[in-house]
Order: sequence, then structure tokens, then C-alpha cells
Amino acid sequence: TYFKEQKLSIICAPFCGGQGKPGVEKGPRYMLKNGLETDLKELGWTTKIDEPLDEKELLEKTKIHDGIDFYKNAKRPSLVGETSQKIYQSVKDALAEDRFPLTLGGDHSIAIGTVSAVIDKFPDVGLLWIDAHADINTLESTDSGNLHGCPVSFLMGLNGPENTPDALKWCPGSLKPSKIAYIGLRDVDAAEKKIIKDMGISAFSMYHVDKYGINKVIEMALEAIHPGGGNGPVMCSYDVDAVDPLFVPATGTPVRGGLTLRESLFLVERLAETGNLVGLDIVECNPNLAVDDIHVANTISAGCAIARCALGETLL
Ligand code: Z70
Ligand code: MN
Ligand code: MN
Ligand code: MN
Repeated sequence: TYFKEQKLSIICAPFCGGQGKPGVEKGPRYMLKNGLETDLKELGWTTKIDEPLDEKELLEKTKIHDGIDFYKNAKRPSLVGETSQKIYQSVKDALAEDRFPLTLGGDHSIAIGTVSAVIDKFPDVGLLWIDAHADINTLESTDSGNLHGCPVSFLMGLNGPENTPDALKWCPGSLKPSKIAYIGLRDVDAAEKKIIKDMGISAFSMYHVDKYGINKVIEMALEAIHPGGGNGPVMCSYDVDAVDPLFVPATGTPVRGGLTLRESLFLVERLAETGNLVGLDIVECNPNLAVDDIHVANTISAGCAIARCALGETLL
């Protein structure tokens, strides 16, 4: 492990401005209400909750930015930049205190902050991006204009300095294509497929999960980001829409044919087993999109289970 003591920061990132569906800002509050902090304490972690954002105030601000904060067709770049920078600082603070950073979203644009901070501390880190989507659209390629579909392009510096909104210029954009691997992909835009192919980024779609099984896929992904044995620090940015909507229905962009609940949990159990995990995001839980209370409970409990399994919970 890369941490001296079993300490962690739970960083709350209640932000919805990287996409258009309000409710995803409720994720951190719902996961904490589900008992996540207590559960992690029972696993032996000394916890601290960091709330760098005011959920209510930020939601109001997001509405104000609607329709005025644009960069080409990208929506709310100033707010995404400003907010992800606050999350960046919180993750940096956690790591400076030798605490494992667990960040609860919020939409996936917050990973611009979390991953940048983890790279600052562990320059050699490999990133596992667990998602139905590749989130690698550039400001040029995005059709939706939703910045939660673009965080990887900022992390990799694909937009270039001349084409980066001022509020996002703080992001180092130093992630190398060889240091990222995707798992769970099944809804990738044509422009994203081209970027992934052209840059030689490792991507394991649901096809590969079916073909090889999840264990083999994880091993291949770890080998891709850390050639010669798969050892080295790993950051996991986990979009809950990677999980099949049967298990996680309350998310902004559900896509059928995803990971089973067991595959989803095995993935993080396996990462915990390596002892190499140095950061985790859990994003895109949106209680507003549930049609009933069971959908809310299923979604939130899956998000919490991913966190617990990544942080040491085992079945036996
Ligand atoms: C699409 C876009 C996306 C999550 C949707 C979808 C991106 N490629 N990501 N839901 N989590 O809008 O760029
Ligand atoms: Mn997604
Ligand atoms: Mn995502
Ligand atoms: Mn139902």
C-alpha cells in the first residue's frame, strides 16, 4: 500500500453542471445517509469528511450559468473549471495528509480535479476509467456540449492551451495515453472511437468482458497501465453507469448490457487485493431519475458497495 496508516478523506463533490440533469448533486448526501462513513470505519479506516462545495448554493449557481457560460458549444466551462479546481485542492490536501482520497460525485466532470491531484502525488499512476462511456470528447468533438463527456480530454491535454477555457487552464493535462485503461465501455461516440484508436489507448468494452471474463480484463488493464507485471499505483474513477441499469437504474445515461453487480464489485475487490489503489471516485448516482424508492435504494447501495469493496470489504 502507498499509505502509512489506514486513513481516508471522503470528499463530497455535489456538482451537476457537467451535464443537464439535476439530482446528481445529491449523490454524496445519499451515500453518506446510507451509512457509508460508519461502514468504512468498521473496515478499520479513520475517516474525515471534506465538503469543499455548498450543494444548495452550487445548484443555484449552476442555474445562473445556464445559457450564459459557454465555450463554443460546451456548457458551463467556467463553473466546471472552478468547481473541479476546488475538488483538485481537496484531493491534494487529503494526499498531503497521507489520506486515501474517496471522492463522491456529482457528475464525472469532477474527475478533472481528482485525477489531476492524484497524478501530482503519484506521477506514475495508472488510471482505470470504469464507465459505459469514454468521456474523452474534446471541445471540438462534443455533440452534447456536456463536459462530463470530456474530462479525459482535459486530463490528457487534448484540447491544447489555445483551445482551453480560462477556468480550466489550471489542469496540467499530463496524463499519457499509455497510463489509462477503460473497462465497461458500450456507448462510445464515433469521434471518441477515433481518438482512442489513434492514441492507442487501452479500452476494454463489454465485448471484452464477455470474451475474457472480468478477472482477465482487470489483469490486462493493469498490465496495460503498468507493463511488466501490472504493479504500480492505480487510481479508479468509477462511473456507476458502467453497472447494468438492472442494478443501477438511477443514473443520467443508463445503457443496457453493462456489468453485473458481481462483476462491478469483483473489479474493486480485485483492486483492493493488489494494495495499489491510491484514489477512487464514485460518480453519476442521480436519485431524481429513479421511478420508485427501490431504484434509489438499489443505486445508492451499489455505489456504497463499490466504495466498501474498493476499501477492503470482503465476502469472507
Ligand atoms: C456522450 C457525450 C456521458 C456519462 C453520458 C455521453 C457522455 N458521449 N457520460 N453519461 N456519464 O455527451 O459526450
Ligand atoms: Mn458514463
Ligand atoms: Mn462517466
Ligand atoms: Mn422499479
